[in-house]
Amino acid sequence: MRVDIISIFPEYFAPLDVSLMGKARERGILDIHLHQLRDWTHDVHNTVDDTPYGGGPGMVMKPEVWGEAVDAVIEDGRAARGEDALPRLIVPTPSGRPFTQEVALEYADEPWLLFSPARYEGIDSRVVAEYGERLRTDEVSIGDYVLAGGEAAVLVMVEAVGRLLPGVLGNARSVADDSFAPGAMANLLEGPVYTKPPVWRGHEVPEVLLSGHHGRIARWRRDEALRRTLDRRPELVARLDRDGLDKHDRRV
Ligand code: 6GU
Repeated sequence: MRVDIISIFPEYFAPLDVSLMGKARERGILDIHLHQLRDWTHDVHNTVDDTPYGGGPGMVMKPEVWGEAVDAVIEDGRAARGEDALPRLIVPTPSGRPFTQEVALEYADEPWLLFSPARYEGIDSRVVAEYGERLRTDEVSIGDYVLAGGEAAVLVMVEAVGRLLPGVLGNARSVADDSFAPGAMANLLEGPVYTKPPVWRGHEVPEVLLSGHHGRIARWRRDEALRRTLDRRPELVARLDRDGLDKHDRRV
């Protein structure tokens, strides 16, 4: 997968050199290209923002700079990927549609993603209007809180998508068992996990996990997942369809 990121802080993405994402890049599974937005300014101050029409606080990022940057990055990607290739454009904004595991799975199927994280009060809305006519363009939010800029949201999304790419995780099972992954444990939070030693500072590992009884262990894990989800995210349990709950679930 090719990933382009255009930002006034390309150095913000240093964490993508580390750990799982760093390995995925070394192996050529993730091909990340960072771009400095200011490279497409023409004034001596490399201005990327201006005051908002209609007044109000803060600054808005200028459409001309973003337009030149996105056009150039698309041209660059096409030189590498073919003249018909087009990226999916992802515009991080707290006013976007929620980024969920379902969206991460959808993005993991794309060959080319282009992220445009903004600072200040966001990007002039004509940029999304313009590219929305040419590319699949999504305005997405990673949660109901406000960040100082979209860069941290891009890190979150690249990591959520990157770990889903074939060959990135050692154990493919761990993706299937994720909280929020489709399947038997869909919409349930993962329950508690333990490793050796069997007793630590007087805290014991639940006996069932030492029993070797796979049926009882699976049932226990599902019960714990249900209990934890009821406690922390009751709205997720309400979302489980009738077929998503068995007779034993209803007793939990
Ligand atoms: Cl994508 N950007 C910013 N600035 N704040 C956010 C966000 C994005 N998602 C949640 N909060």
